[in-house]
Amino acid sequence: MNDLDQTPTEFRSGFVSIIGRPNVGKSTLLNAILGQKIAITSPKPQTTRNRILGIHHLPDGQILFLDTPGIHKSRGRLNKFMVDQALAACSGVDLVLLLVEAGRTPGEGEEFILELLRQGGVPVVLAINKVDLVHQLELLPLIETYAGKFPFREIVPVSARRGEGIDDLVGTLRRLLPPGPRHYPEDMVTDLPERFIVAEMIREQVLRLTREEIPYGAAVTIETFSEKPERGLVVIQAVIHVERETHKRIVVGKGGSVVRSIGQAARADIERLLGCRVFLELFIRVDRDWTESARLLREFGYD
Ligand SMILES: Nc1nc2c(ncn2[C@@H]2O[C@H](COP(=O)(O)OP(=O)(O)O)[C@@H](O)[C@H]2O)c(=O)[nH]1
Ligand SMILES: [Mg+2]
Repeated sequence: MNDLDQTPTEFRSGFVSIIGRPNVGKSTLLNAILGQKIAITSPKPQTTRNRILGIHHLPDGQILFLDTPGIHKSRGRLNKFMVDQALAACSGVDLVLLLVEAGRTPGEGEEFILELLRQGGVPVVLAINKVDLVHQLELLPLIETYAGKFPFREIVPVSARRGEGIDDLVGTLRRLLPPGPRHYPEDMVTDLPERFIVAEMIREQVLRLTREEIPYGAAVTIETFSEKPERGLVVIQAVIHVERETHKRIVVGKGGSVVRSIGQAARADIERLLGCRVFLELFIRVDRDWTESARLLREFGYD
């Protein structure tokens, strides 16, 4: 037996930003790593609007993941806020985890991000997501193409949706982090307040159950969040803000059918999050063109 076998593995910790184009599966990946839903996901681009911290605990490390809005060329105030959040997450971290899709050859969007990373100088790991959608044989040429474009520290194929390759990826990231302390207690998964996650879970159902411009123009705020421990119940009143009167009509639906579905689906997620029964009441309000109003953006938490 040599000395090396006796040395306990060094505790490593640090920040890893998950970045990539909209819709590549960044939030799905974060939830898969944490084994818990803290970030909302949807098939629509620009689902994630804020930077989200997810804390992953290992016996020999702690990885602090930052989930970010997708990076794209943007117009409009809300969009600019989102892209700025993502860009800020590319510097001042220990590692960047760039996520791309297996079914796509790198195009303008990917080049734009690689150029930012070249300027950033932070080490980058590439994860190729959605490998469940492609044939094994397509993967190797794609890995080679990416390897030729940027000096990635590692390239790891994963399927966030199926949970494939996740342990490999996490092991790789831990290995590349510097030795460091545990920054957060072991029972902490995020620093986000429950209220924020609750509002996001409601917004996720708005995204799932409406179409076209409505998802982009919807925000959710929590007006009441009151715990009734004696009844094992939390009472929540939330407002869904939309940009136009016509949007309000769509979100309400015939006889209130759409908002009822939003409430039912969101309540199930929120009950799982809080671990108790939830009484959820939703209101819909028109805040004309709020995505362009500095005051309302601030009020809804996008500043
Ligand atoms: N087929 C497949 N779909 C995935 C995978 N990971 C994520 N998705 C889907 O891709 C869409 C966008 O995911 P999301 O996590 O919101 O992407 P983000 O915008 O990068 O955060 C959702 O419909 C996900 O279910 C995967 O590994 N395979
Ligand atoms: Mg996301």
